[in-house]
Amino acid sequence: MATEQTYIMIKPDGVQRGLVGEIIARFEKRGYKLVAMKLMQASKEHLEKHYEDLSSKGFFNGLIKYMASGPVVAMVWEGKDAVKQGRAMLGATNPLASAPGTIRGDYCIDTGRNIIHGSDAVDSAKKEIALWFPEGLCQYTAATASWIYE
Ligand code: DAT
Ligand code: MG
Repeated sequence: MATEQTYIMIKPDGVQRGLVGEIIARFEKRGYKLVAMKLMQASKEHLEKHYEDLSSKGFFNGLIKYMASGPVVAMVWEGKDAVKQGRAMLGATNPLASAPGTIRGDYCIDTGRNIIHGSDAVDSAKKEIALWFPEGLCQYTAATASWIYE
């Protein structure tokens, strides 16, 4: 299993509801390494690019409005199998279909207020990281690495 990077974003509702610390803690405690993070107010144009694959959907305009309604926390987490594991930690797109113990299953109810984004594949992660972090990532050796990986 390869070391991967995944783009994780706490949506405006997650920020407003004070869930930033809880969410970051889950990735930290699991053992993933934070390699980029910023709080930012994204423009509609930027969000339209992020969600361009969904532009034909009926919910697209509402999605962009929601995502632009306040600041988001943009992050990149790194580690073994990070993309798939990150998605598993998030739960299903519809929080009502998310298992308890997942972030969406524990903290939200409606699909249109599902508090967090996570890349769905290694390729889309690369695209999303380039879009949100054109300045690049922080590379460093985590002091805990030999206690997390065999
Ligand atoms: P995910 O965020 O789980 O990757 P997605 O990429 O299919 O899901 O959709 C992106 C976001 O769009 C999703 O987190 C919430 C919103 N969304 C998806 N399907 C929706 C629907 N049927 N009604 C309203 N919002 C929806
Ligand atoms: Mg998606």
